[in-house]
Amino acid sequence: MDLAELGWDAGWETLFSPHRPGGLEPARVVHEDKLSYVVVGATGDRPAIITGRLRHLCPRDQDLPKVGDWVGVRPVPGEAKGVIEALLARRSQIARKITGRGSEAQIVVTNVDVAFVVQAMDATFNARRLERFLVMVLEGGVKPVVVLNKLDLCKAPRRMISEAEAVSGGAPVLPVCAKTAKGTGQLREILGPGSTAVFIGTSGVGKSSLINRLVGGTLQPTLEVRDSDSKGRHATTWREIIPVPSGGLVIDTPGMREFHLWSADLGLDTAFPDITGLAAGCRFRDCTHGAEPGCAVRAALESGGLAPGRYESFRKLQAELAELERGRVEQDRRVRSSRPKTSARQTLPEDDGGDDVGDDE
Ligand SMILES: Nc1nc2c(ncn2[C@@H]2O[C@H](COP(=O)(O)OP(=O)(O)OP(=O)(O)O)[C@@H](O)[C@H]2O)c(=O)[nH]1
Ligand SMILES: [Mg+2]
Ligand SMILES: [Zn+2]
Repeated sequence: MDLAELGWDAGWETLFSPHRPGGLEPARVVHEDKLSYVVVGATGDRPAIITGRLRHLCPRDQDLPKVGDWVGVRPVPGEAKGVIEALLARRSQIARKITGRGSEAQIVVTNVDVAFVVQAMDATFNARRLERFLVMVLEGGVKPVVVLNKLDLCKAPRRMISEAEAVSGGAPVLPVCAKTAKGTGQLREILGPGSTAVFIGTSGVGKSSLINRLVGGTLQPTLEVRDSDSKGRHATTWREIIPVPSGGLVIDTPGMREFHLWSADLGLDTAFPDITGLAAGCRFRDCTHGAEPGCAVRAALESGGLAPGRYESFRKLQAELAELERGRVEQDRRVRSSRPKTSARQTLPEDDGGDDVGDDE
């Protein structure tokens, strides 16, 4: 497989060049399951494991190779598998908070250029949820595109598109229909050769159906939606990078119903350009738009220039992020003071004594 088709470019080559003399080959992680990997490189795909050394250099799960990552792999002579010895610094990552696990981040996907944030044009459409997804995507350094699927089910599409545009923060809003393929050409155009897109959204919105349209087959399993509550049952239980014949790669994800943001300073500001714009007129530079005097955001709210739902959503996400930030500072402190411990859980191969290639760069 041509590496450029996998997203490899001059920038990655520069990052990777220190690893070439040591005999490592560049490859992209397309599947990950509890430290078992499948990677794709110039010679095709192969299973891979990770060196104990790299594992120890990554005390936090979020620092380990994830789907989308570019890694340096050492082929194992006489065997189909490889050993991951290096991880290249990420250009982007989409992360969320692991429920009930303190302040640990779960990496959804890395090194994607575009995130198709999918919602269905039916009763499940939810502007507030869309905002939350957009904050997560933007914080990770990924360009969001709002995809409104199931156009065939919508009687007043114009209204729903406007509702989505009102909260999309300038991200394009594309009405599409996986059932009839209507509008899916736009997704292809955005994707283009060498770029990687992830489909995210709650279960049943049609992520896998859209991918099947782009790929032109039925690679991704889909499930019938229960009529009673129009909630799809989870059909996708793995993630993989799938090449699209017209160029580019797509990554499917299982539906995320409830998720918490991981961190999102930049993401919040970028997802709410209306509020960021108004904030320039606040008396205090660090105004939180709560009870401060001279708040231009609240003034706009009172004069009707800002929708109450939009304001409440911003405040809610802001509070959630402040809470997270406190936990994250605490976690970073703990990680720094307890570096790195060997865990009895791990059954990892011994380091093969190769040269010093475990670093990010
Ligand atoms: N009417 C209509 N139904 C659609 C459309 N797209 C998908 N569906 C149906 O919606 C259901 C869910 O589709 P999936 O593609 O499995 O949804 P998903 O987002 O991948 O769901 P998870 O994998 O569970 O996260 C299936 O029954 C699809 O046939 C569409 O454009 N119109
Ligand atoms: Mg699916
Ligand atoms: Zn303010």
